[in-house]
Amino acid sequence: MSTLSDVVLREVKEMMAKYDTDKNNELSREEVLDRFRKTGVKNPEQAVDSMFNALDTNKDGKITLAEVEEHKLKVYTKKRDDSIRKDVAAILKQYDANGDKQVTYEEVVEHFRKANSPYPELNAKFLFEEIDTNNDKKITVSEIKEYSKRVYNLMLDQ
Ligand SMILES: [Ca+2]
Ligand SMILES: [Ca+2]
Ligand SMILES: [Ca+2]
Repeated sequence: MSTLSDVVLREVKEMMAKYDTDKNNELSREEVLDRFRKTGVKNPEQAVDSMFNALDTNKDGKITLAEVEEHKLKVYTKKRDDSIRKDVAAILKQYDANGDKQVTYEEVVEHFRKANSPYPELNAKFLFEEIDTNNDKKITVSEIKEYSKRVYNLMLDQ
């Protein structure tokens, strides 16, 4: 299973392999401009400017591996956290009938019963096996977050 940092590092290395012509692990404006021209990027000078604006954090005119890594990690972490927030909201909305920010086994069974599932207990059991880490038959917000993070990390491998 990959973590976000694994994925980011892999991507940064791929990017460096493409752009870093002199292999010194940092990108000069010339290297990036050169690459943009070769690959037919529109308005390459402007594209270089915006890339350096985003990635050259210490504004020394070079983009280092660490700078790219940090930037990507920030972007990806935000994306992942947004996705986790959405999962939490969606699961609570679906199952937390009494709105106490916890999902009980009974609430889930009731949900599937109302949805006319032929096996509401079985559906609930599967859901709890996935999410209820401490097996107390209650799904808490932090358990949903952990679950969502696990699913997200699995997705990174695809
Ligand atoms: Ca370089
Ligand atoms: Ca820099
Ligand atoms: Ca629990």
